[in-house]
Amino acid sequence: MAQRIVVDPVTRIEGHLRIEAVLDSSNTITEAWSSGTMFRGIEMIVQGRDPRDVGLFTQRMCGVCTLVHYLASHRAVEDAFGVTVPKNARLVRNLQLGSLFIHDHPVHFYALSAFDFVDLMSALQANPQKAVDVAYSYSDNPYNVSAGNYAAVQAKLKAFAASNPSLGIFRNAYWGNPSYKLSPEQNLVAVSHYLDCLDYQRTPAQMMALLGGKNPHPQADVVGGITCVEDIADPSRLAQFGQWLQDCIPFITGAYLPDLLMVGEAYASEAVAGIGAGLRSYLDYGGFELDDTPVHTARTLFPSGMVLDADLSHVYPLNQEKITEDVTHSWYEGDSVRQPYNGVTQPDYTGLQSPVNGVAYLKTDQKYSWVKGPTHDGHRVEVGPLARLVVGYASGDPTIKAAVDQLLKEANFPITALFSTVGRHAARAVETQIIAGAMGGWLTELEQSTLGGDLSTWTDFDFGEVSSDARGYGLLMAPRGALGHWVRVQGGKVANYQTVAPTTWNASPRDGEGRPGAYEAALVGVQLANPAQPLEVLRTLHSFDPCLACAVHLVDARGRDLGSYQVVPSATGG
Ligand code: NFE
Ligand code: MG
Repeated sequence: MAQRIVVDPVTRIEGHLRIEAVLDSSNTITEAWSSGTMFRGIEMIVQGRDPRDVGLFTQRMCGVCTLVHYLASHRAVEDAFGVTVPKNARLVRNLQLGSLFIHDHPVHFYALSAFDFVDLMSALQANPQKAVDVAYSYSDNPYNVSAGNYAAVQAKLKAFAASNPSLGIFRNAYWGNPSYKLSPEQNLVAVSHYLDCLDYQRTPAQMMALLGGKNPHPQADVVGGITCVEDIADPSRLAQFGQWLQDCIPFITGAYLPDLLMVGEAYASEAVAGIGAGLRSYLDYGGFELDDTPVHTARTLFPSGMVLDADLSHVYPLNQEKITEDVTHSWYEGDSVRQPYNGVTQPDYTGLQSPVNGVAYLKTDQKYSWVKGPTHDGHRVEVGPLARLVVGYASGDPTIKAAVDQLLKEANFPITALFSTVGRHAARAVETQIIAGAMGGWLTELEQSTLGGDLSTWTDFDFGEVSSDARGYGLLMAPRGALGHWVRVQGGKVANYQTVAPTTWNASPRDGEGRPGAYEAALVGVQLANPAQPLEVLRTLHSFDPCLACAVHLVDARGRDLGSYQVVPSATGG
């Protein structure tokens, strides 16, 4: 008999997400709905403000993708004003953004999703010496590998479990669930790296602070360029940045990538079966500018484009004019489909169904989420690291192709295995490695530029002249995917502002044609070992790295009460 489960709140994500799913008699999901349950925001706050200030507001959409709303906003305003940033600013922004990626991706894997694959408690049963052999089977140079370290990790875990019978932050997990597939030794290696990552993540955060002024919300970027001239003029500061970058590499190559190979091997049958694939259509805006041409015209490290229905033989060009947002199933007025320049954000909360056996379900045939429903050229697409690798691979980009082919060879996967939950994680690790590799080159370019006497950081512009009537967009490669900001400026003030974040694409509800968003599609076909422990739901959702704070970025500036809503933290079968 079919049953409907509710997972709310989804944990180990940023923001507030609810999933409802229908299970068939084999506990396989036949239909799913994704709802952003939090109402907040920025788009309305920035109306009427000086467009040069807007980045400082928009970066508060999120504390996870710390930099990207700041940069996307500046880029939109730079596009509107026709301002091209100088070379040093381009390089510094690439390095800031690179620091974010090498922080965000490993932290996402270890802190937010590894325990979907790794059974913490099983690590207690491992033989530390055997775990050393396991680590060497996935890497020639494993990170922090020794029987002594692994035994110490076990001792720490044992002491923690003994002094916290409820397991503290690890309570209410699904330890022992039959869908965990790693051996005790594999679990121990991964748990050891989980702890290592707590230390690792400090270094890229310092890198961001060095060139951004602070972290998580940097302040060294302005419309037209950057302000950290003292830092880039000081060779010892740049050398420090380079040292920290070097310090990050062993963890990326000796822990993150090999652990993904290990997980990929254990969960290979799911990857090959395409579990979690979902839409199989992918979009990215491209990113990391490689030359100093006007906004959106530079060559980029990652190419832009769209791939439809997993057909790698064709890449469709990106056209921001063909991006729309649909609010048919979102808690906003109307059912219109609008390009973001003309986007509107008028809340219209219509609530949940009347409770049945104590559970109030979403009105899935009506409005059921605070997230809007974007499309590109009429297509529903997934965005994120997997989309980037797919678009890059299909574009024939040599760096991306080489990295993906290497991964497929090591994992012994057909390329189709990438279209899966596991593939999404693998893509994120590969992307981290590509970006870390490119950062050294940008740092060298920056050093050569400043040592050569070029200390330009900002392009001047006549605000009074350019801001009377202008509009621009800023597309950016954010860790979770394609990020866009659109701004209209009139009389020196923001007349309209719209953001479509990566998670807006992925977490979106059905569109006006009833087509699912990326999470909704990806969950179909996922089988649960135990419906009371929706571990496999989390596994697929987390592979997207949800950030609902980014996806729902608006506020009712008039302070109206829009309805009350109680979240009951449990997985409910009914
Ligand atoms: Ni709040 Fe974000 C990223 C952006 S996701 S994390 O990456 O933009 O929607
Ligand atoms: Mg928006």
